[in-house]
Amino acid sequence: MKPDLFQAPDYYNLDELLTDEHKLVRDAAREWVKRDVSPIIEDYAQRAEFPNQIIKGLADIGAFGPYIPEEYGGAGLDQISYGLIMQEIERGDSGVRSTASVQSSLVMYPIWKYGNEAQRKKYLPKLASGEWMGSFGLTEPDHGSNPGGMTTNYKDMGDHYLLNGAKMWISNSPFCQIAVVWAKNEEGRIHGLIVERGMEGFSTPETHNKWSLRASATGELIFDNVKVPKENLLPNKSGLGAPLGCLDSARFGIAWGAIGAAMDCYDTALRYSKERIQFGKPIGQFQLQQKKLAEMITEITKAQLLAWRLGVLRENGKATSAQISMAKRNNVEMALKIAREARQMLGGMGISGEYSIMRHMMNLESVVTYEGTHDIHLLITGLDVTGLNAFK
Ligand code: TGC
Ligand code: FAD
Repeated sequence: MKPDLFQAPDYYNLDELLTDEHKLVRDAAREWVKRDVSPIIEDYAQRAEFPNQIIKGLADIGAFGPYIPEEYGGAGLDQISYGLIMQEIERGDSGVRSTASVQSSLVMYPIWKYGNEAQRKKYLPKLASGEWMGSFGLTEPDHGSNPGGMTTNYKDMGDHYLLNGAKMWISNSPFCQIAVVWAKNEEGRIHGLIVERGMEGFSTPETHNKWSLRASATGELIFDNVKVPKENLLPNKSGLGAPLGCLDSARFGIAWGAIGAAMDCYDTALRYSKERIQFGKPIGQFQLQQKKLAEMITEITKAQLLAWRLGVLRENGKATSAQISMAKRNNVEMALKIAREARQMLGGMGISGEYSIMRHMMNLESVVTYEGTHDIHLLITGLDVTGLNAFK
């Protein structure tokens, strides 16, 4: 793969909206990605293998629980710092950002928000340091966009719960030490349970043959009469709103992360357009290529503004779920379109692993689907503006 010459576009001087701490956090993540991710990631993606050795680096840059308080091992940062870290990681690879998103927003967040003090103390420091990795089980074979229909369930056996069911498409599942699993009790109410590797009847087979997020490990979570200790139930929130609250945090991170992938594609195409000579001129001198680049930087700038404003709202507890949906949907679609255009600008080289663009493009096909598909987020916006519910 080519050396990482990334230079971040900032067309509207958005750095002026960031604090010194934001820039420090972002620059540390950027340097780490250049040093420890870019040189190896293409090879791992080609081999469809998660690079375990980056776990410590992710913990060191604060990617595991950026906004979780320091008393629980988190970095105690604000929401914009969280977003910037996700942006930088996804600039390297969406699959690596997935690993961090799941650990932070889908595993640490529910334990922090819905768990008790004993659960916070037991799990959060180990998750923040990367000593333990977590996964999040919501999606099932027959219930993806409609998680409220889940059939995974548990029964109260007196001194423990008995868990049965299966989750699929679960990031980090093949190597997780714990899984936050959403299941219905005997009254049909959804609760979160912490399931630990080693519990009898719990298995995590890996999903193979993915053409997307190849450097991220994806698998199933299977529960065959798993005895879960009662102290592993998250006591402080139940109902579908509990997992959906975690998704708000993860979708917020993705709205920022997608900008990173788009920036990398744009920056690569811009550099290539000045170096590649056809018909005696750099291809960047042709109007059709300039149109692509001009539209890319315009869309990236709009997405940056959307993410920044959402960050301010979220930091002040004012961001609605529908606002988060809009940013996730817009920014991922923006990144996917830019990846496709950038790939064309590199001609044949665009399909080569010498450059990051094709990998970003394939990764973004998952990002546009997980955490709520493009169309589901459109319907969430539609519901918000009309008050009419397309899901019922
Ligand atoms: P609905 O009746 O609308 O809502 C049920 C309850 O939930 C509340 N709620 C929310 N709460 C917090 N945050 C949100 N975003 C919320 N959205 C809704 C709602 O107020 C209600 O509360 P209550 O108290 O009245 O019960 O639910 P519905 O069954 O009609 O479904 C709505 C729909 C379709 C929008 C929702 O289910 C949905 O978002 N579907 C998409 C599923 C999804 O995003 N799955 C993601 C799985 S995790 C994943 O993909 C990880 S990828 C990780 C990676 O690698 O990065
Ligand atoms: P479906 O829900 O079957 O949707 C199929 C199509 O129908 C989509 O285009 C959808 O938009 C459309 N559709 C569905 N309902 C409607 C409707 N009402 N109106 C209009 N169109 C509709 N899940 C987890 O729980 N944890 C994870 O860690 C996780 N990681 C993932 C990693 C990867 C690589 C992938 C690909 C997925 C992951 N997922 C995870 C699952 C992901 O969230 C789901 O794939 C996603 O929510 C969509 O569900 P589905 O695949 O079952 O599609």
